[in-house]
Amino acid sequence: MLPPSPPSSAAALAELYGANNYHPLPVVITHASGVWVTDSDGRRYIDMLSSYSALNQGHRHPRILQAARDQLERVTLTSRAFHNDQLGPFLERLSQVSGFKRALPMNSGAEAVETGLKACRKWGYQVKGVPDGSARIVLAGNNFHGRTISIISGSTEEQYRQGFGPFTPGFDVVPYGDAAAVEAAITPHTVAVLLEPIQGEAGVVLPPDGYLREVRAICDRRSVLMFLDEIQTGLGRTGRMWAFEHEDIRPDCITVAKALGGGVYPISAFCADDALMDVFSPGDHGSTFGGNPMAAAVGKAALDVIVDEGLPARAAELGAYFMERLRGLGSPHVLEVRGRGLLIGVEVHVSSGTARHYCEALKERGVLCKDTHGQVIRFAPPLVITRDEIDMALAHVAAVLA
Ligand code: IF1
Repeated sequence: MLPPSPPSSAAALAELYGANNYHPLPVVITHASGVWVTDSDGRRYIDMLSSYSALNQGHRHPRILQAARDQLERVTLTSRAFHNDQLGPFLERLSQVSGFKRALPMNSGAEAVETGLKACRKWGYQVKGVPDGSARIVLAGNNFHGRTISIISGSTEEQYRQGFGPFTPGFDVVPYGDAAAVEAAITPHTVAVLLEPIQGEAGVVLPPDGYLREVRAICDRRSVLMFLDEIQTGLGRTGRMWAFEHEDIRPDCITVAKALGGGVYPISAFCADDALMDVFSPGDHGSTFGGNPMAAAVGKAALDVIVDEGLPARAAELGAYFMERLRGLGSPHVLEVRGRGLLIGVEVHVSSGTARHYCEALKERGVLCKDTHGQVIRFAPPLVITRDEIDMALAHVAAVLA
């Protein structure tokens, strides 16, 4: 057997043996706890990205780890050919938290979105009466819903599509934030409108106030399903359990992923009420690992932590504080600070350099965050972060933006 490689070569090995589909910041994380991570040289960093909102509960939350350990000792995988004793209680908890009667468990966010697209199409044929094979789904420009071929078929980002055609038909793209454009794109064959309540990958883009409410009204009027992707915005990130709550509406269905697995296990779900979920019959759709007992035990603990620790309210309070302090820096490099709860984007002027440049400088100072779309520094720390930890991160942000 080969001796274990020294940690310093871990990044080189990943580059040598992995595909070249990422460009990570040059830091090799070996340990983590709560809001903090440690690299292979023993340096500590505050994690202001939390794996793109997959760590709302923080790294290695004790309750989530305990649920995983307990389940490891019992049974980890059954497939859906048999029942397991964890799935039911997990789905019940998810229903209580989501407000949707049913959920279909999958593993990744993209799979949950695919599940939703399939559900909406089948609802269109079975319930709305759309002619078979002609269902259409309206999406927003600059969306991000994952990377499968069908999902990138509705993407407007050239890099995500280039070289990956032919694409899945049936998508109509309209500008984000423009409810009239949604209405204009709807045809008798339209089955759903799929939107992010806040666009994350696009650079933390908030729609105008009232947008989701207007889209809700349009969908009601035109018998079209309102499908919201809460994969990044859900589970407390924006200061409410779900971002749609900010507009006092309820969509017809949502996707949940990322923090549903508490940073421990990949878990996702498509949530809807009976009338929509009932389009699925045995054999229509599924996944080997979806709804497995490890996932269910971890997912239930992940939901319990978000509720019991009041993480949505924490995100609201600390997010407002963080954004106010960021705006108060008065940096000449900052074009705009925007966000909701602890999903925050700081857009820097093109003449001030790229966001990546600032993320690299912050990394040198022990603060991990990630650029998006060239000019936006994204801050999305674990929701368990304290005010003191935010102040500490802010001191470094102030220094690099001075
Ligand atoms: C990567 C971005 C964030 C998502 C929404 C579905 C998915 C995602 C709203 C798919 C995934 C990712 C994927 C990850 C980076 C991350 C990301 F920059 F790419 F856009 F968070 F902002 N819907 N988001 O944000 O979920 O299949 O990945 O589990 O490296 O691609 P997934």
